[in-house]
Amino acid sequence: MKMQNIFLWSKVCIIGTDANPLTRQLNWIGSSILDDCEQEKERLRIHLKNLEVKLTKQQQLIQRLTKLNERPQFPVNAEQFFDLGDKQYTDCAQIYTSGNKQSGFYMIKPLGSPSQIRVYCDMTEGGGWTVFQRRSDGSQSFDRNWSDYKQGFGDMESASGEFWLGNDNLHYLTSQGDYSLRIALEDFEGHQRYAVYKKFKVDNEENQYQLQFGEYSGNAGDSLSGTYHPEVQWWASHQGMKFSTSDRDNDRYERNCAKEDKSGWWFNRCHSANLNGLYYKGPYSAVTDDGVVWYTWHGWWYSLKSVVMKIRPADFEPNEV
Ligand SMILES: [Ca+2]
Repeated sequence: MKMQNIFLWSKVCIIGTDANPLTRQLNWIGSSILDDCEQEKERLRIHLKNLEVKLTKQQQLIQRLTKLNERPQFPVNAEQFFDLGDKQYTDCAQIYTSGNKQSGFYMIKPLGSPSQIRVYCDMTEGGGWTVFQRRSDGSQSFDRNWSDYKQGFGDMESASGEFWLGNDNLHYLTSQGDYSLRIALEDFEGHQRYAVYKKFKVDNEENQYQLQFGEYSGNAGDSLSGTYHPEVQWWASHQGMKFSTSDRDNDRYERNCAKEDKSGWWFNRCHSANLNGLYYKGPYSAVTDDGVVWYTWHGWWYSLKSVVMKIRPADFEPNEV
């Protein structure tokens, strides 16, 4: 090490000048040698100082790199990924019935899908649910363009991550058969409600991912169809609506619902449900009703705390093994 050599040099000079009587005589004979030695000591002191500065910087760098290495690869609340090998499943219901009953991330390949997709399977509430949307903390922006909604976006690593699975995937999944949609809602007071719709189907991109759904059941109210009020239904029902984003206006409103309500959704003129809306925390006031809204539970001016939208084949038997 260079540092050790410097100490050795310094010692030679100190011994030579102060400790050894013989050297005192040498001082008298050749003071120039000692001058050289002093100069060398000074040079080495400066060199040592520089090396100490470099060492400190290197230690700081090592500390930073060590901290980076210590960071988990996934967020702290990362959910387990289950690798089921080569066997292919078309949805989470198949995965459940094949004996995998733990909620988490799996790979599926819906019929018509060009590739495998990573999905979150919710194996609670009877199991077999393929989750396609989650809101939980406002960490992800849902004010996205057509392309983002087409492909999907958000956090697909954390157990409670916010995401949209993608409209193409939603189309592939719901084209496989007769699917039921379950929407789980929670407010900031800790209350939970749900809405179930039979015959949930999303058309392809050519048809702007047009929405179809059947009979409602649940305790959150039927916001999707708007049947709670005949005068509202004509402009608030989402039945048969095409998907709209701020850059792709397919709504029935003279202006742009997606732009005004800051989400991608099956807007009419504009909505009584806007589950991809802005994440306020409970009651809010804004120019338009752009929060995370489910009208029949909390009205247009309350933004929900959490939302999960998930699907499962209508003929799914929870107890099947
Ligand atoms: Ca419009």
